[in-house]
Amino acid sequence: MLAKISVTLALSGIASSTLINLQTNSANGKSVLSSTVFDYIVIGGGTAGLTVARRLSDDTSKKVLVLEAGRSGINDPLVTIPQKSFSFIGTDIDWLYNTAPQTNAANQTVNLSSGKILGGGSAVNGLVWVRGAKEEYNAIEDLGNSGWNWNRFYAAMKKAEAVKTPSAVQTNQFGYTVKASSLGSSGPVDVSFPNYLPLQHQKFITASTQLGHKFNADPYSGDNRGIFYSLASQTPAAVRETSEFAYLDPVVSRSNLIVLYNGALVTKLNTTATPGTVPAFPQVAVATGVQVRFPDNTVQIAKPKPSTGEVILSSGTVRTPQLLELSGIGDRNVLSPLGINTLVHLPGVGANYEDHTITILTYKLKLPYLSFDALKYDPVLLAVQESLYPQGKGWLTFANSVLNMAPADKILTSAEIKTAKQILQNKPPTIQQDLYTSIKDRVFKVPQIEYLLFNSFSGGTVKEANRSYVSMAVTHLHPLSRGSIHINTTSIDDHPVINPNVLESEWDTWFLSKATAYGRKFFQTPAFQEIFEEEVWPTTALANNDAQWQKFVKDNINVGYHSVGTASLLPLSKGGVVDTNLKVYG
Ligand SMILES: Cc1cc2nc3c(=O)[nH]c(=O)nc-3n(C[C@H](O)[C@H](O)[C@H](O)COP(=O)(O)OP(=O)(O)OC[C@H]3O[C@@H](n4cnc5c(N)ncnc54)[C@H](O)[C@@H]3O)c2cc1C
Ligand SMILES: *[C@@H]1O[C@H](CO)[C@@H](O)[C@H](O)[C@H]1NC(C)=O
Ligand SMILES: *[C@@H]1O[C@H](CO)[C@@H](O)[C@H](O)[C@H]1NC(C)=O
Ligand SMILES: *[C@@H]1O[C@H](CO)[C@@H](O)[C@H](O)[C@H]1NC(C)=O
Ligand SMILES: *[C@@H]1O[C@H](CO)[C@@H](O)[C@H](O)[C@H]1NC(C)=O
Ligand SMILES: CC(=O)N[C@H]1CO[C@H](CO)[C@@H](O)[C@@H]1O
Repeated sequence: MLAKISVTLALSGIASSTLINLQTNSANGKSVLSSTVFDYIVIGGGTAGLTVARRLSDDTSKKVLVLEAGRSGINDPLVTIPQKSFSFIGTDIDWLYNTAPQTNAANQTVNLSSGKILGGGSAVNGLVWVRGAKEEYNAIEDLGNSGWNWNRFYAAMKKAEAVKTPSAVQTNQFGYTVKASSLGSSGPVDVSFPNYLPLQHQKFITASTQLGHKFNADPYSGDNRGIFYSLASQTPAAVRETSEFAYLDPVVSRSNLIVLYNGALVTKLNTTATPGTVPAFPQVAVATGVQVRFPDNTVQIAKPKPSTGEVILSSGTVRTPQLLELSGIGDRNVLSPLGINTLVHLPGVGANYEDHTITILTYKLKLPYLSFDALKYDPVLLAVQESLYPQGKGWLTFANSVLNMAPADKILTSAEIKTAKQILQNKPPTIQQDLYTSIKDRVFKVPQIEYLLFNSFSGGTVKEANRSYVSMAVTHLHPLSRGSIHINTTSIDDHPVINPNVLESEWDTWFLSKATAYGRKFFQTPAFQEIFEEEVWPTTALANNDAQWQKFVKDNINVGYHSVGTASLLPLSKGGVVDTNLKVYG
């Protein structure tokens, strides 16, 4: 908290040399850019950008610049209050992306909101703090990325964390358990359990074990299978941790770290072409400047140190390929029609795009059980919870803390497993061969579906007044379909065409349909029967057959806001964009 208070002072007082708000202090920003050359220029002060900037600026001899389009999240309840996660959609801190029409999902366009703010996704996301399975990280190395394996990821994840183990009172009340030694204890990011766990989430643990899912007491050391209590990226006082709060605030007085935010929109990289040394790249591009558009629409140039300075692109999955392409680095077939001179022909830019696919079921709670819906129809309850929150207590402290990571063979019958293995033999057209093999071979080795509860109504034709609902999100963790994110104009102000190409693969549709149908089984357990009255979405009018479920999935697909792949860490021959030093090829 101390750090947060001092930052607030710095922001409201005379311009600090480190944090420069361009809406209020544009002149200071301009003078810094014209007078300084930087060792590192970080484009995008999001989850990754601020983390990297903090680490690089640990070396006080290096000058580090961060350029962020969005504002600060300090003292903004939309950011700080866990219960308000997802409320940023449609606000000033949302980039407001939508996907292109999804041809394999009833031509729908799907919202793909994304954080435009210091902290990026970490300031707006669901606060769920989890790891994948050891096997999945090692698969990254097996694809040809030497050194990028579980051991290295695990050490880095622990370095980030300061786990707060649950108090005896919390454990007694909610059942929370965590194996502290599987997490870091002295990193910058507080991860903890909230002081409130809805009854339905507690019952979700029982419902899962009643269905034969394993309770996992140690999901953080490489085996994430089963139902477990998941930590949240929040402080014990129930303030969301963002990369702004965790990484930037504590070092805000460093004079070698300069952050231009609230209107530092990077529009393009300036590059110089020099002859290349390998046949794939007759010429290579070196970033010599970064064009930054200020709120007054002037473009200023941020300059890396000649020959040694580095430019780091961390503007997220949507805008990283956009900036590369606008700067002439990408697929010639995308750039030429737009009149952009291709400096480096790199077809992986914007390709290999993947997002998780999600379906949602909604159930009505029996009376007198309540969900967050009640905060909207019961003003007294809302007032009580708002008064508890400053003490770090009550409903507003909660975003999510129970997950079920289900293996495929838990969801499918033995007959279906046979069918699954046949369907998996068909490689979808858009996925690269080695990625396909890597995923296919692990379908029965690592969890494939994440089941989690949203503590509110999501879908359905009838929403009764003064009644509370709970939704179950069914997430396919390893879809095979691949899409792309490419520019279709030369303007930074136009969103690129975002096409996750969901459900292209037969496997993705078939398996998500099975997993969605399986979701109903949780609600048929004694634990859930006790508290839930009825299914309101899709409603039991939707019969339990493949055709109906597949239509439901296609008509109602969501994406996970977990976009990845458009600047892949992979060998060049497999469609990579960066090498194992995270340097862009060419
Ligand atoms: C709604 C939502 C829910 C999610 N839930 C979870 C969850 O519960 N758990 C989990 O682990 N993950 C979750 N995620 C995913 C996670 O937050 C992201 O994977 C992560 O934040 C990505 O980090 P990043 O640094 O690559 O990009 P970002 O964090 O998006 O950072 C990119 C930054 O660059 C800035 N930027 C972009 N273009 C420019 C430009 N041209 N000039 C200047 N600045 C620019 C952006 O404003 C942003 O701050 C969720 C994401 C969303 C959106
Ligand atoms: C989707 O759009 C395409 C092209 O506009 C059209 O041919 C197709 O029939 C549409 N599909 C559905 C399911 O509406
Ligand atoms: C950057 O490139 C633009 C043209 O794209 C040019 O006008 C400008 O002078 C360049 N600036 C530097 C510092 O290279
Ligand atoms: C819902 O509850 C509010 C507040 O208790 C009450 O004023 C309202 O009449 C109720 N509405 C219905 C449809 O029961
Ligand atoms: C770019 O693609 C979007 C769809 O994502 C479309 O609405 C827009 O018209 C396209 N722009 C151009 C110039 O083709
Ligand atoms: C939930 C939500 O914000 N939906 C929006 C998705 O995007 C479309 C088109 O921009 C909007 O109309 C929806 O309201």
